[in-house]
Amino acid sequence: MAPRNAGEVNNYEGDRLGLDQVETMINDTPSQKRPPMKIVWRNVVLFVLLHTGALYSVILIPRAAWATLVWSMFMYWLAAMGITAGAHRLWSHRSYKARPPLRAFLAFCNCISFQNSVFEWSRDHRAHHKYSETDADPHNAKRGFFFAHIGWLLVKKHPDVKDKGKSLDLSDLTNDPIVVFQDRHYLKLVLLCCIIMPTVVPVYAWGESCFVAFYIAVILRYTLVLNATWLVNSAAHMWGSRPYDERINPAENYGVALCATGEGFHNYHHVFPHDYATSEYGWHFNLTTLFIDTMHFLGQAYDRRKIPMDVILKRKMRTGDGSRR
Ligand code: ST9
Ligand code: ZN
Ligand code: ZN
Repeated sequence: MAPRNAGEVNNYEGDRLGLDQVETMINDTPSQKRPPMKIVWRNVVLFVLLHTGALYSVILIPRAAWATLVWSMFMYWLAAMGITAGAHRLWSHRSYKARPPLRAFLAFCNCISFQNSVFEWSRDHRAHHKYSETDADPHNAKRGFFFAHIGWLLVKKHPDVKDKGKSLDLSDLTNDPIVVFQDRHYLKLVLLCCIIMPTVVPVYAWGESCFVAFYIAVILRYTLVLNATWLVNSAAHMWGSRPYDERINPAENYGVALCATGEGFHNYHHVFPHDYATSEYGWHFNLTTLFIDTMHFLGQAYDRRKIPMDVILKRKMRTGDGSRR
């Protein structure tokens, strides 16, 4: 389904957290008024090298020990949890609460994912929800698939992102010592958690070659997690059904949900951003919800926020596309 113009205020009926994250979907500057894009060539070169390295890594897969492949998948999962259960559902949306050991673990996983510090990721993500698909949205999907997917990381941000972003309340993040520590020591932690640790373990634990371990557990795994994440911004803002609000572009996309450990139910998520499952359903295509529920069972996660079924149903009847009644 082609993206539509979402020109209305999206008054979702879910509860609110006081984070002022309701999508405004207004003030969308027409593209002809945009200042010229300033390309950041350092990022272009690095992302071309990364993706070329990832393609080369595929050739190395037959040379890898099976344990290295399992380890790389485990690294994928840890990195994914650092983004989905950590930066996204915990720190950006506060959709549940976590005790310090879980917060420290998620901050560690977040370093494995190397997608900017939790602080920066959450700031951009709050802007994405509050100013969704306007120029103040860092990865405004109205600028096309490429921009929403990776292009936004290759250019300077639109001035609206910085201007309107000033109105975001980030005090909960600056008051969280784990977030502050991770932001302050970010690059050192990334070097250790995203690059050195995933390479060294296969070399010392089962004698993998350093070369193969680096290309598969770091380069290939990192590129795949990045692209799975970016698909939420690109594909899940374009293709899929809209059972909760047909007036907005974010859509329910099962392919994305599968790659992104449960983050493809994007129509639901933009309508009810504070639901800890980011979906009407529980563990359905949603490894992250399974993880949070396991942490709840272990006493590490609590106050999980879920939208009541009658609110969801009413909203589906009122604004949904009728695809899932
Ligand atoms: C990466 C992030 O890949 C991916 C995020 C995807 C999000 C997806 C969300 C979908 C839902 C969840 C799904 C999860 C699925 C996971 C699946 C897992 C399997 N508000 O940024 P700067 C101000 S990262 C307020 O440098 P430039 C602020 O004052 C990949 N203010 O802008 C800031 O200063 P400071 C690796 C804001 O210079 C100043 O502006 N990382 C905001 O235009 C400058 O900020 C990279 O590749 C705001 N939102 O540069 C790095 N933003 O920070 C890429 C900015 O000191 N980034 N300000 O406070 C860069 O190189 C640059 O940011 C740039 C823009 C070139 C893109
Ligand atoms: Zn979105
Ligand atoms: Zn979100």
